[in-house]
Amino acid sequence: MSLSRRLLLAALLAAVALTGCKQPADDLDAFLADYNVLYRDLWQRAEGARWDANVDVGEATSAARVAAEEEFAARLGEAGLIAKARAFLERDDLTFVQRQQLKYVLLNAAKFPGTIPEVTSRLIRAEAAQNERLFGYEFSVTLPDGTVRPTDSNEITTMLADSRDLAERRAYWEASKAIGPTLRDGLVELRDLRNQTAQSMGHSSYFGMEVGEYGLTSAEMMALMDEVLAGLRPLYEQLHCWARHELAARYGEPVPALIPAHWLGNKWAQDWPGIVEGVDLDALVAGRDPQWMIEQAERYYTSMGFEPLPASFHANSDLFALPDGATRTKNSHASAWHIDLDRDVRSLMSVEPTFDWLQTTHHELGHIYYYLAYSNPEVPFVLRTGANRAFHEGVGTLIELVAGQTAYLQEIGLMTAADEPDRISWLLNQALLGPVVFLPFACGTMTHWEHDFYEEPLAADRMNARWWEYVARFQGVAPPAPRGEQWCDAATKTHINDDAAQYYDYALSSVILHQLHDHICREILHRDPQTATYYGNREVGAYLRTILEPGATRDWRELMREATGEDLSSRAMLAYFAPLQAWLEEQNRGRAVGF
Ligand code: X8Z
Ligand code: ZN
Repeated sequence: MSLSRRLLLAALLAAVALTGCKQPADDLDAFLADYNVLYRDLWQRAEGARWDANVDVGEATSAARVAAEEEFAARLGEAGLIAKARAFLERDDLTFVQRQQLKYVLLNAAKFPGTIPEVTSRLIRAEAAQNERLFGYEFSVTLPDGTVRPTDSNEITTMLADSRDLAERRAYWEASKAIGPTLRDGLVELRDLRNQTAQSMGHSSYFGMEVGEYGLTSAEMMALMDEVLAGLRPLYEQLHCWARHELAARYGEPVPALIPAHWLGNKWAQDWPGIVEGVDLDALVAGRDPQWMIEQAERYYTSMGFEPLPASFHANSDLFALPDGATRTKNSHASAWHIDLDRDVRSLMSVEPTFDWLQTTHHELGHIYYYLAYSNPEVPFVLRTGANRAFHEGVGTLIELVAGQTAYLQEIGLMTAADEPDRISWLLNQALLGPVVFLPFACGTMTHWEHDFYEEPLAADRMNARWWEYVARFQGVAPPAPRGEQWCDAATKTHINDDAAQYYDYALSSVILHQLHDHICREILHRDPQTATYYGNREVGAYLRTILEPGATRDWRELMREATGEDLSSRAMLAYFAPLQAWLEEQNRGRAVGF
């Protein structure tokens, strides 16, 4: 062979070797195009089956869910696919959108990796079985006179909100915790299987994997939680002090250091309704048709220029509490669903005419409008999700905040000007229903407990002790009587079972939504954040759409900076509630603040 031919051959071999290890660009495009088609199809089947298993809990729907998820796992958790995605990620010429898609390819695989099929299959079955236990459970209450009668989640919530009888309140609080032991073993099994799958994909734990979606490590997320809590603590201690004095007076009891859990109007003390005298929110919606509440929530969004919901939303959703004697049971916790990653959007709720449900309708439609906004040709199927999960939670909660302003409630005829409470009472109530009370639960109890549960991993015979240790430390709340390890009170919170290791999403969403609200009030509305509403304002709608439409095709930190001019920060949230601090300090003068 001549020298020139030998050189030509060497050059050719080098080119082949190079493309072999670098993977040419068109290979990546083809890989992502194929993946997106496959992902959409498998997602639609799995999500459809999960929907069926949540609106009609039982063996048949559960088996169909397992079958659909096994197919999802076999195809999207496949070893060859994981290896290819990892190889593509090695390249240094990827665009952000390519890199982001590859990241989600691996995140989807990590949920159900086909590299350990035996474990994955057990996990899928364990998830379905826990769902059946959770939503197939029939609650009953043992009343103070010894009568035992059936009850349900909505009734327990109403009793804790309304009853002034401590013995009755305790009976309903205890009824809400009776499900824990039924869920305990299933939860421990799930923890072990979830950790095995996540660790097989290189994550520290299942918690580490879920946190990884934000580009943070577990330790970084915990530091962020502690920073938010530290900023809020002075205000929370004042509010806690004021509330325990109010409640002690109400129930004719001595003032406790920690608030007994059954004194508060929520099963987990995550919000404290009904404490402020003269602010009866449920009275505002009493007797309203639940259908009207959903339509009014939709009107909030359409008034800002969003399209009316697709007709299929109303036809396919499951929005109301089941009648007595119904032949099916359903998931009692509100949720929003994106079945086909396009226009098939649905919500699962049990709406009743309470203020809490009015807020929840606005919250769930926030998810729905986010789904619709990013279902556009610019966003590949695998990135049809929030900029991060906290953004997804933040949209509806932002609308909850502004739909809870007195000016808006008057505009839609739920409140008269004569009924309007004074500004500080309203703000006080917003603090009790919103982030000031919620964050010690979300950043504190929930996130710390789940962190320990997955990362340590927490021993099965320490679960309840650790839960109440955190409830005391972060929330300043105590159980009505000591709760031993025969209980599993963490498992009574839906998300611990079926939305695991993600509760910090809600915490961060509270922080983010205040940053968005602050920006909107300053730059668009030129209004005071404590009173502003967006109803009827198309400019606000257009601003929100610029945040929603990109889905996960944008880096969330960049989007945050562009949308608000700052990084993630509690500044706006603390400023919103600042007028309360001075008022509370005045009320608490001479009292021992802190716990
Ligand atoms: O779970 C929810 C929504 C469904 S995405 C109703 N939330 C958390 C909870 O109920 O614990 C909204 C606020 C916190
Ligand atoms: Zn939500």
